Amino acid sequence: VAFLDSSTGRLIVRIAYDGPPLAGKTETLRALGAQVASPVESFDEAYGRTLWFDWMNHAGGIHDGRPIECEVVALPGQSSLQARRNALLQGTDTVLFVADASRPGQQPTIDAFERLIAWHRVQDMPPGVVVQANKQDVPGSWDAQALRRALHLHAEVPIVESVATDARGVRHAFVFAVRAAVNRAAWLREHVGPLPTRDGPRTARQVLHALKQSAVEAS
Ligand SMILES: Nc1nc2c(ncn2[C@@H]2O[C@H](COP(=O)(O)OP(=O)(O)OP(=O)(O)O)[C@@H](O)[C@H]2O)c(=O)[nH]1
Ligand SMILES: [Mg+2]
Repeated sequence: VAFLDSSTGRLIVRIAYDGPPLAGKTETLRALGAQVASPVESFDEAYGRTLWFDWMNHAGGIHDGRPIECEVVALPGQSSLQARRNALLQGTDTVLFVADASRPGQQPTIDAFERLIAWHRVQDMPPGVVVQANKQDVPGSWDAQALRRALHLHAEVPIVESVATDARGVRHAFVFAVRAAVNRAAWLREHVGPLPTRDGPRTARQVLHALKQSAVEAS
């Protein structure tokens, strides 16, 4: 959920990249980080697969006179890591779903989206959703329209075609995600009450620590 930074008054929002395994979530966040000149941290990668998460703190944009501070996280896609994914999804303002539009990625994309929607449905205040149709460079990939049909997306869900390995479409999708997060914050302020405050955005280390702590408690 969106926060206000108690010392600076900045609006803090959280954006999470979700999607099937190997869809290009890490690649997307790294391409975005390079474009906006914010460092990306990755934790415990094994054979190129994310085991914990990738993280970026990024200051960008103004809403209602307040600078916006984004916490951006890329989730691990492997199905065995569901508990970590759910823990990282808590408090998210926008989920940016990275679909693998290439042929071999299509069924995993449908499965991962169903998984996300099942989670989304039971949230009190569900985050916004933006979709990235990744791997457009691979012949035979679904374009945005085909993906929209396959996922039964509502017309209001933004969908952006991308090639993460060329940084194409990545920033465009992120802008939609920030906009959705900010709209949600405005909606919460209007319908729920003043936004909670917090002492600055979270850092990657803090999130990793909390995540490892909750894993210990759960076991
Ligand atoms: N052709 C093509 N390959 C891509 C694209 N995006 C990512 N890849 C490749 O797909 C593979 C997986 O990318 P990652 O970013 O590691 O995938 P991920 O979604 O983070 O995977 P997990 O962390 O295991 O969930 C890598 O070999 C990338 O280079 C793309 O747009 N086009
Ligand atoms: Mg990854």
